[in-house]
Amino acid sequence: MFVLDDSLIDKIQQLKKQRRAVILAHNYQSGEVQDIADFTGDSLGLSIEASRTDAEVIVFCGVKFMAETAAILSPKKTVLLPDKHAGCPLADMINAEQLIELKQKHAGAVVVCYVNSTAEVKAESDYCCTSSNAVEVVNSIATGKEIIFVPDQHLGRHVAERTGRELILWPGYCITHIQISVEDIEKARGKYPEAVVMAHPECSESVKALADELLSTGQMLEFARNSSVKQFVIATENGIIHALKKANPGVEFIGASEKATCPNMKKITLEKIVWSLEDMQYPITVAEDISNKARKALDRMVEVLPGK
Ligand code: CIZ
Repeated sequence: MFVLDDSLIDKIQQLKKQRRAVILAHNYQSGEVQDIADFTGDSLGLSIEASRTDAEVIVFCGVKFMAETAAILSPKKTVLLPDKHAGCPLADMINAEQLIELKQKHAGAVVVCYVNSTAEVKAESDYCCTSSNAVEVVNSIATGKEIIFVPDQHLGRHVAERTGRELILWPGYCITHIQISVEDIEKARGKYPEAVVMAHPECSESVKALADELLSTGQMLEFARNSSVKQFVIATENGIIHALKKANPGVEFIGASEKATCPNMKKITLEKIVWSLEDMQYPITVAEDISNKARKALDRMVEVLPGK
């Protein structure tokens, strides 16, 4: 059945009330999904919303590890992921067995896992972090302790550089951020010489070396809000450009590469949100023993807020 967007939006609003649901959308979602959400943000912000909401149902417009995180932080709520195939290749680049093996090789090391990881990997970790508080999380660990950082090698190198700590890295990477090339940045610099280039720490080291600012999506929003710069080149998943433009009318935001579009994030559509609320699909649950262990690492992530 073909339905116009306005009626889809009405339907979502109606179903949301009926189900006592809240809609959380990640900054990498499409503009239309961000616009119907009750809260938009990065993993850290959305995790906090998920733990605070008194709604009975959380519709998580993002990828599976994010919905799992919400389910762990809000075990009594129903968490729905509108497309069960919206996964994260980066999160799947390490599993619990591989992490256990790594821990055995580095007995006594503290494990920090990026939020882009499975619940099982979080359960084997001491701390979880997002790109907005990874530096603070690592800085909060006593000096002299060995630190394992999984799964994103590029974020890991960025954190190692900012903290001056030596990290044991896992060779994971984001298939979307890695699409942004040195040529993309050089081309953008040539075309927009006045622009400030903001790049995400998940980008390759050679791309990051050409950027003016290395920031998480939440930090990009904050930086743009507090800046008088009128033109930015954005080197991260292109969904953030919608949020940046909405919050900063009159400022130009140019995506560094059309290829920086996450195929998994974009699996969530308005139609799928309607179906999700109608049929209560797809519930994301985490086994209690895994959930209880992973919550400890996540609680530490939420406690160590940026700048706190
Ligand atoms: O922390 C997040 O949500 C991710 C995956 C990226 C970012 O910078 O927001």
